[in-house]
Amino acid sequence: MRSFPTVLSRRAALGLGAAAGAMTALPALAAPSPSLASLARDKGLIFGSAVGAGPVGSLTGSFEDARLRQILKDECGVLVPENELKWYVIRAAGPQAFDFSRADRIADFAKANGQALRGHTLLWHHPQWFPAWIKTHDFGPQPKVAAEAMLTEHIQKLCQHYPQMISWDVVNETVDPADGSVRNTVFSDILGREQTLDLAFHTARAAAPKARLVYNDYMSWEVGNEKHRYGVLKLLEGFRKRGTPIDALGVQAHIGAENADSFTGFGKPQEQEWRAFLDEATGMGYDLLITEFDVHDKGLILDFGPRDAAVAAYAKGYLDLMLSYRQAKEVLAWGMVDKYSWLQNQWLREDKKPKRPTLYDDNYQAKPLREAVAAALKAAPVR
Ligand code: 9MR
Repeated sequence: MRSFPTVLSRRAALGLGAAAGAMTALPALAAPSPSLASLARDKGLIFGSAVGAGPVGSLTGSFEDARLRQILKDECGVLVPENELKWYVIRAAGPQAFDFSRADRIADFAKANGQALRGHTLLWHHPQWFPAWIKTHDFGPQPKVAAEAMLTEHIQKLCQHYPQMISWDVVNETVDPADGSVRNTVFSDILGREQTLDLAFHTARAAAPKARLVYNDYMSWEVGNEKHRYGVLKLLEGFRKRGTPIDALGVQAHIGAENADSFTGFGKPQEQEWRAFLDEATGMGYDLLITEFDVHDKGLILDFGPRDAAVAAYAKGYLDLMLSYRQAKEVLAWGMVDKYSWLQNQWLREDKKPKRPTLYDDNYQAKPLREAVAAALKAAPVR
């Protein structure tokens, strides 16, 4: 009996909690030092990652993994729930129900570790990403009033539930990359497209006055993104003309291979056009956030050495360019460990082998991509 408290205190001295998961011995973890969070902080930036809350249905299972949680703790100054704030998760059960339980797990973890939180997303303005019930929802005799009330309530509830958010992706991916037009949804069918988007930002500003408000999209620097970039600039210009309250453009930064089945290698970066795009956005007064960084290595050779080196070099060029803009304020990875990346589930490699798009490999070891991010943060001007 006497030895029991000794065991506990040793465990406590090692910083291990009493939770069942912590009883399992984990191999020594070697997150490099200084952390990415501190390298970013030195430059007036914040670094962090998205993470999924746990294995339910199609939702990413990464948060159950104690080693991943350790990496998040060691490296990140801010966390983003990967899917847990989306309409189809929060409002899965129907028009009246809000389920914050999954996102709360991540919020609680961030709070316990002194990390900030950022919100993704209040309005993924794309018909595919709403809960099924909304398609047949009866908006009644005054559909405008009802649709406005539903959208407003949604944004207010989420902002009030998470007053700690440092930034919110208020609207996500509403520009169609095929022609640069704005997508239609249940809401825009009733309220109008501009009206819907403006309503979202005005409501968010009132409900989250301290948060950075963001339009987030995946237009990228590779060839083939021209119409997408054009459409986003048109949208941003319209927001400014109408006085819609937006602080930043979220550049998702899913860089690398074109997201298509036939592709090999990396896409061809259009550096000059990309700078022109960023100049236009910052010229309108928008800050820039790198919101979903990863490198799609689908078409590269299997060997880890040259593959990881190519990924790191490609990323370093991109991040150096992005961080040369003092308007760039946040850097978010879309996942920290390869096996949990969304890219494992689509656009498979021809050899069906796993991809290596994130900063840490499946043994929780830092990869050259992690060093590229660290080097880019070190090289970035202070802002
Ligand atoms: O990584 C996310 C994946 O787990 C989800 O299944 C998917 C659909 O909700 O969304 C992924 O994240 C996307 C993000 O929300 C918006 N930009 C593109 C991201 C990758 O598809």
